[in-house]
Order: sequence, then C-alpha cells, then structure tokens
Amino acid sequence: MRTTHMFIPTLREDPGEAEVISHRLMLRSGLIRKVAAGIYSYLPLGLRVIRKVEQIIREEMNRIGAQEVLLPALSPAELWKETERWDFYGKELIRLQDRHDRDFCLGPTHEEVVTDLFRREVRSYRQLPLTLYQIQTKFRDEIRPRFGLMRGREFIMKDAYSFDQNEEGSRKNYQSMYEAYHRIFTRTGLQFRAVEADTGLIGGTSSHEFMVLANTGEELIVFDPESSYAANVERAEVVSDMASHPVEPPQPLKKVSTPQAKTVMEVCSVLDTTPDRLVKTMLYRTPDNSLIAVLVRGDHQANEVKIQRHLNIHELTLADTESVQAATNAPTGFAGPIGLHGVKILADYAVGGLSNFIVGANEANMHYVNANRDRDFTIDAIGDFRQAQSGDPSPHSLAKLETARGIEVGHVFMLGTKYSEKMGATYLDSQGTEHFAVMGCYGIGVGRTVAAAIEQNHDDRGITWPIPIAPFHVHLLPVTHSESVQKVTQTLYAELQQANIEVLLDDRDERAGVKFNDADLIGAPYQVIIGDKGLAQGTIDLKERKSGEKTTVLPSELTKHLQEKIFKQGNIS
Ligand code: 9G3
Repeated sequence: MRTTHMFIPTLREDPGEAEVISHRLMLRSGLIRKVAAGIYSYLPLGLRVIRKVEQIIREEMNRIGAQEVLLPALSPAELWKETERWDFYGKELIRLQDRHDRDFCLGPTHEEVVTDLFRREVRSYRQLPLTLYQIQTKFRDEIRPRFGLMRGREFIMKDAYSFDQNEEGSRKNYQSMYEAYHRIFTRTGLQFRAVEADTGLIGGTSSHEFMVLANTGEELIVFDPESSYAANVERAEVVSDMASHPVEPPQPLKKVSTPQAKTVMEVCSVLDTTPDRLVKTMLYRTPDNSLIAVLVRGDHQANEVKIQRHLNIHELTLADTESVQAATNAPTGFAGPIGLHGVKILADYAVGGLSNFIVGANEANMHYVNANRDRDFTIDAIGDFRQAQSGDPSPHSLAKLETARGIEVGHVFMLGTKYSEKMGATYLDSQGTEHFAVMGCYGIGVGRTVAAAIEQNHDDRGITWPIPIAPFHVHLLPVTHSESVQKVTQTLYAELQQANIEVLLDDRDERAGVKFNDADLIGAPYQVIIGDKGLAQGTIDLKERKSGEKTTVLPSELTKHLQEKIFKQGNIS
C-alpha cells in the first residue's frame, strides 16, 4: 500500500483529551477518530489491526468447533423481560422504540437472543454440545466513557455461548474455550495472565479473566509467585487470620482529641501509631436505602463486591456527606462503631481479631483508643470484606501474594442453567426426558485488545507493534527522489508484496525526518531506509522498530531476511 493512497491522518501534537497512552497513540497514528463520547471511527490503519485480531480469534474459535453467527444488534424488550434484565440494567442499557412504540434495546451482550434461538431450534441431545460465536458491535451507555477504545459506549466484542447436556460437558467446553483464549492471546504477541474472577452480576459458577499485564491497567490482580494461583483482587479470597492475632487484655476505653485528623495517616501521626492499630468505618447505602457500616483495618481496603455478595444485593454506594453527618452527628472522617445506632455493622476478619484499637468517636476531632468489640459495640457479621493485597498469605502455598496491574481483555463464565431456566431452553435426552441446557458465555473485547497491545508495546516515539497484529509488517522509506533510490524502492516494493509481506510505502513528497517520525509513530515492526549514501555502497538500512537496532543489508537479500523474521519469529503462518 502506498501512503499517498491511504488515509492516515497522523498528528504531530498530543491530543489533549486523551488520558492514557494507547488512546493518545491511536489518535496520533491515525488509527481512530472520535465521533462522540465513547464512540469512534476506525480508520484504515486501525481497521487493519482490528481485522488481524478478529482473524486470530476466528481461527481459534473455529478450531474448537465453535460456529460463527451474526445476531442482530437490535434486541426486542420481550426477551430481556423474560430474564428480568430489562429492569435490572438501568441507564446502561440503550433503549429505543420502533414506529409502533414497541420497546427495543441496542444489544450490550446476547445471552437472551442466543438462548431464544436455542429454545426455538434445538430439540435433542444429539444436537449438543453447541457453541455459537459472533464478532459484533455492542452498545453500553457507560457513565464515564474514557480511555478511547478501552471503555467505549459502542465497541466490538467477540461473544460466544455454549450449550451442553450437563455440568460435566459444560466444564469441558469451558476448558477448551479457556485453552483457545490462551492460544489467542499468545498469538497476538501479548503478555497476559488468566486469573480467577468474580461472576459478578451475570451469575453463574466459575469465571476467569484474561488480563494483559500493563502498569497502566485498571484492574489489580494478586498472584502467588510460587504456584499458578492468580486472581482479581475483587475476587481473591482472604483467609481468616483471626486466630493468629494475639489477644491483648482489654484496656479502658478512652476518648482522645485528634484535631483535623481525618485520614488514617493523619490519625496515626497524631496518636503516634501504625495503620494496623486503626479501624476504618465505611458507611454505605444499600438499594433498600438503609445505611450499613463496614469495618476494615486501617491498612486494608474494603471490597464492595464481597460486601454485596454477603448482603445479596447488586448495588452499594458510599454514603454521601450529608448521610454520614446525619448518622454520626459528626463531620466525615470521624465515623466509628461505638454509639452508632440503627446501622448494621459488618467487620472484616482482620478487625475481628484485633483488640485495643482506634476508631472514630462520631464527634468532630475525636477518636477512641482501646476500643474492643463486644464490650464497646456489637458486630452483626464478621467475614471476608476486604481486598487482597500484597503480603497476604496465598491460599495455595506458604508464599505471600504479590500484586500486578492488568487490562481485562477476555472473560469466560460458566453460567449453569440460570438463563435456560428463565427462558425455558431445554433439550430431550435419549430417554425423552426434558432437561435445561447448561450454558457458558465467553467474551473478548476486540478494540480493547488493540488498546492493551499498545499499552504494552510503545515507547516515547510511538507504537512498537507485535508482528502478528501490526497494521503492516514493513514500512519502506525512500528518503530522496533520486533515480537510484526510486528504482530500488519500486523493485523492493513489488518483491516484498510477492512474498506476502505487508508493506507500506511512504511515497509522499516529505522530508526524511517527517517520514521517520511517522514511521516510528505508526510502529510497523520493520523499517527499510533507502538513501543515496547507502546505495552508493550498494546497501540499504533495515531498522527493527522495537529495539531500534539497525543493520545494513543488500537490497537483493532484504526479502529473504524479512521473510525469516516475520514468518518464523512472528509466528504467523
Ligand atoms: C447489560 C448491560 C451491561 C452489561 C451486561 C448486560 C456486562 C452484562 C456481563 C456480560 C457477560 C458476558 C457474553 C460475552 C462474555 C461476557 N455488562 N454484562 O451482561 F444489559 Cl447494559 O456481558 N456476555
């Protein structure tokens, strides 16, 4: 492809609105353009990358016997009412009406539509197992669309759904999908890790997330350096260590002045102590509009997913300032469990094992020291209500957990019969007995995978694409208009294409510096610089984008050389 024939609007300046590196580089290298908040156009270069990721996904889905379909983006409300998700998902679901005032939504996912297809068309166990997948545009009205393709309101997702006769079949299907995901992310050339995850709101029994490891990732994961255990911190179980705490004899409760000290660190500084002697009191509002208090140690973080699961609710928001003031008769920052009436109190295990600790006194600028549960206040429930963190004991070895950041690019779920029961998706076994199909669902964010690839593969000059998903393998950069440069360029351009190498030829009338900058920005894995100086010696320069390593090669040997690098090392066949 010639640059003059390709729409690649690169930007020299950093776009102000982009908060993360992948978003900045996608805009700057002309991969995407914003149309509205969370809504993007894929430009020619960006679409090439998207198609490459899709192709890898297709090949691996087909390989495990999943069959490609394309379900409609418009989804009738009736199906969503059957699973009660029409009401469950509020404003995130984009709703609309047709000319007859019938309700529809723009599909945010397709459990309902695919389960409807199944119940209409599948009768017999002989038709099972069945796995269908699609690569399709999805819609979710995110509160805060951001980070470019990372969290859009319209995005491309590969979603797959499996139907099996029983749990055992479903587990096998899940396992083969899990292995396919491993192959997919390995083939894209990304560093990733599969971690145990929460099934969250969708329900179901088992779930893993595939995380691309990147310091800029939104997700925090814990892993055991001595076993294969890894989990999202929201999910990671923290084993009770109540017994390991020495129980000190209770000391008399004392109210002390802590002027202006609101945060854990401020209180520690005033009282000359450490965060593990402090208990934070977090006030939350539940869907039935009541307040609950959650106690976690000062050096721990409350985990809202775990609290929600314990209370069997699907929404939990930190109480606003007025509610905190009304409940505690004090400004925020001084809440505590002593004398906190009419509020249910949950305590994390670590708090359960503590004695003589510090809590807020529900009074401005005051804290209690030597607080003890049961004597000074009553706990309604003790459990695992905090986030795992580095240094916590691994549930699978004697090692301590470590943390890493990641970007969730894939998620696999075992769903059980939740959807098939709600929608009556059944099959008949060999005896003619009716059973609910056992389901699984499996997603990959295609655009997010591209964004994550950039988060993991860039430098201060631009993108450094992994070979398998690069928009082009080679960027040809003739630096002058001389006859010899043009002649060698044309020959190489034809020859590389003949060899199935994807070449972008910068045939613009631009200075060498401009071409080099754009080539580094766009990030093809190899650049070939054709200049008069080299040609005087009969050579051209080959630059590897990622390492910056330059080698001098004979034009006649370039194709062979690149074939070797791209098709052998690049792992593409
Ligand atoms: C909704 C809205 C947002 C949603 C969902 C439904 C997330 C929803 C979870 C999933 C689960 C799996 C198939 C592919 C793999 C993931 N956000 N989820 O169900 F109506 Cl507005 O999408 N679906």
